[in-house]
Order: sequence, then structure tokens, then C-alpha cells
Amino acid sequence: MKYAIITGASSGFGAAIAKELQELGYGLVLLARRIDRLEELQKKLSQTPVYIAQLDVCQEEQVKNVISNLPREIAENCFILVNNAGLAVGRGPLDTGLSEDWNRMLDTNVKGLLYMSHAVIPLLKKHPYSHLINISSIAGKEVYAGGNVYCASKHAVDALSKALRIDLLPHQIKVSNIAPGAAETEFSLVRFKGDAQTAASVYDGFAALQAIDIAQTVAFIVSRPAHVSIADVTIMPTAQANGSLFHKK
Ligand code: NDP
Ligand code: 8X3
Repeated sequence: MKYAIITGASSGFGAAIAKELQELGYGLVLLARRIDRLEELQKKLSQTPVYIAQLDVCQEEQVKNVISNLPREIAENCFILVNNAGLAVGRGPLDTGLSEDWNRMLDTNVKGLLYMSHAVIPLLKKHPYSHLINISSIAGKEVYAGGNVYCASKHAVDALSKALRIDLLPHQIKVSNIAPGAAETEFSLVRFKGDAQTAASVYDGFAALQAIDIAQTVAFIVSRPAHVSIADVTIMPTAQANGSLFHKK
């Protein structure tokens, strides 16, 4: 059986991607900090093998340990890595921002992706046409008001997707970058530090993307023939024109 490793699988895009990839027949390795959420998902997705592990992608040693302790069957048959774990913390001008928020975003969105990629690429190299997928953002394509450090972190993801495509070319590993616009997940609740009203207001007046939309995009990308690599997908709600412009009722 082929396996897919998904970071940030405890909610939002990651959990939805897990379901879609299972439907395509993949065994799953689901990683996140909230192990209780992963246990629930493991129970729901019992049709194929689901391996779960608690992981903070910011902790390089944890990343190394989790990946090096994968059961041999999984380590030998790892075909997909989805670098999805990520977050925004705060939104506003840089001069009123908090360095602890910047560090969380850069550590998770950039360094976490580096640690994961470094640990998993040796497994992907065992299989030509295996696949590394980075979840970037519209914030990785353009900068919007108050998005400074989050946008910088996602621009870094965009750049790393391009760089990895070069690095992994000799190994025929596909690298895909997905750049979603506004999607209704726990993202805004995290960004606004548990302020549910402000978080919900982000999606007022228009039909936001849902996690399933991104999961179906991943499913499409990984089911192309061997000679086809989808390099980059920007996917937004119909009511969104760019990083800042929305058509709200
Ligand atoms: P959610 O908040 O619903 O999910 C984020 C996931 O990331 C959770 O499973 C969380 O798990 C995990 N995560 C966060 N920090 C860490 C960490 N240090 N170590 C391991 N896992 C971590 O948001 P989304 O599903 O929307 O976000 C998924 C990705 O999509 C992120 O990279 C986000 O930046 C990106 N994105 C989101 C958009 C949106 O509008 N929603 C649009 C564009 C991109 P846990 O807390 O259990 O560790
Ligand atoms: C999350 C979407 O528009 O808040 O990446 O950056 S946005």
C-alpha cells in the first residue's frame, strides 16, 4: 500500500485531505499536536491503515524522531508528503505586532516545513513520481494590509516550492504548491486568538472555500499521470478577486 504523510491533520484542510487521500486508497500518517483529534480521525478512517503521532513541526528533534520511528512498511512506501501545518497569529501593522506571534508563524510555516521536508525527502526518493505538496496561500502570492509576517512566511513557502522543484528534479519527485484564498476552517479562530466573533466575521457576506475544496484539489493533483506535475494552483472563493478584494453581500 502507498502511504501519504499529512501535517496539521487534526483540523481544517489536513483532516479533509486525509479523507480524500484515503478514498484514493492511500494509507495515512497523520501528524499534529492535538493527539485527541488525531485519535478521533483515526477511528473514523478505519478502512485503510492510519498511523498517528503527536508532533510539533517546530521541534526539529521531534520531527526526526517521528519520521525515523515510522514502521518499516510505511517508511518503505511513502509516496506523498503534504506540508499543511501552519497558522497566522494576529493581523495588523508590524509596529504594533508581537515578536512571539512572528516567531510562531515563521517557526511553523517556514522552519516546520523545512524540518519535515528534510526528514521525509529521503523516503520519497525511493519512488520516482512521488509527490511533495506545500500548502501556501494567496498570502504567498501577494501582500495584504495587516498580513506582513504571515504573508512573508507564505512567500517563503512559495519560494521553497520552486526551489524544491529544482532540487528534486533529478529524482523525478513532483512538487506542487497550493495557494488558497479565504477558507472557513479554524484558521481565523487561531489568528484572532480564540475570538470567535471576529473569526466568524471574516467569512460574513460571501461563500468562503471549505476544507473539502482544498482536499479535492490535492486529490486531483496526486491522481495525474506520471508525466504530469501540477506545479501551482491558486484557488479562491468566487467572491474573492485577490488577497484583499471581496464581493460581499
Ligand atoms: P486550521 O487551523 O483548521 O488547521 C491548522 C492545522 O495546522 C491544525 O491541524 C494544527 O494542528 C496544525 N498545526 C499548527 N501548528 C502546528 C505545529 N506547530 N505543529 C504541528 N501542527 C500544527 O487551519 P487550515 O486548515 O485553514 O490551515 C491549514 C494550512 O492552510 C495552513 O498552512 C494555513 O496557513 C493554510 N491556509 C489556510 C487558509 C484559510 O483561509 N483557512 C488559506 C490559505 C492557506 P494542532 O493545533 O493540533 O497542532
Ligand atoms: C489564509 C488566507 O487571505 O487570510 O492564508 O491570507 S488569507
